[in-house]
Amino acid sequence: RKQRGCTVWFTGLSASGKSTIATALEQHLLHLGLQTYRLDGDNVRFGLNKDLGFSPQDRVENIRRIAEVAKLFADSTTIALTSFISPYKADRQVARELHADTKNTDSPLPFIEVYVDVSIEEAERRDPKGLYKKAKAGEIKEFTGISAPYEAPENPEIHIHSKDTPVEEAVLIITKYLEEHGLL
Ligand code: GGZ
Repeated sequence: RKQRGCTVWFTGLSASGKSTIATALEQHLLHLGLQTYRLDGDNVRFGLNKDLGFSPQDRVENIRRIAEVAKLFADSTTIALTSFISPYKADRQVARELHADTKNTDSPLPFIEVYVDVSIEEAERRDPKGLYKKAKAGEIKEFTGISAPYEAPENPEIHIHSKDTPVEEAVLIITKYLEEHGLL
């Protein structure tokens, strides 16, 4: 198989299912013999970005660094998967433009925005880590969807309603998109 690098950029609320889908997609791509790398809170917020919190300025910088790193992976012909809330439209646009910018790469790198859409009610109902409950009790400040904004994408390449889309189906939707765009 030939592969070009690209970045699949997941965005959505906490508990939307981003990481679950990204992890399943990673497994699927690995089984196809493709090179892929997943960036998420567990390997980025505890390392490269351990100096950053959740203030608006810190989230901007979090996303900027992640976009730069994803771009380097994509430039190495890896399929980079990023799974961060990335709540601000402007920051996702910055990530997109960075991939299009050829100042430090040979050619533009494809950027595929995947909106993992879930209602705030459903996210609160899931609440796998009890964070929404804490946020509502005021124990976590500036929590996305409760006391900090989430700006939904208007024109994502892929829009997944996670409540009625099984994980395996989401994986197939994204894989099909990548195939149809010559990225696998
Ligand atoms: C949102 C927070 C917050 C606040 C801690 N707001 O469900 P999780 O736990 O595992 O995913 C959330 C994660 C969000 O980090 P990101 O790097 O994706 O955010 S952003 O893109 O906005 O920079 C949640 C946890 O960190 N978490 N505090 N205040 N999520």
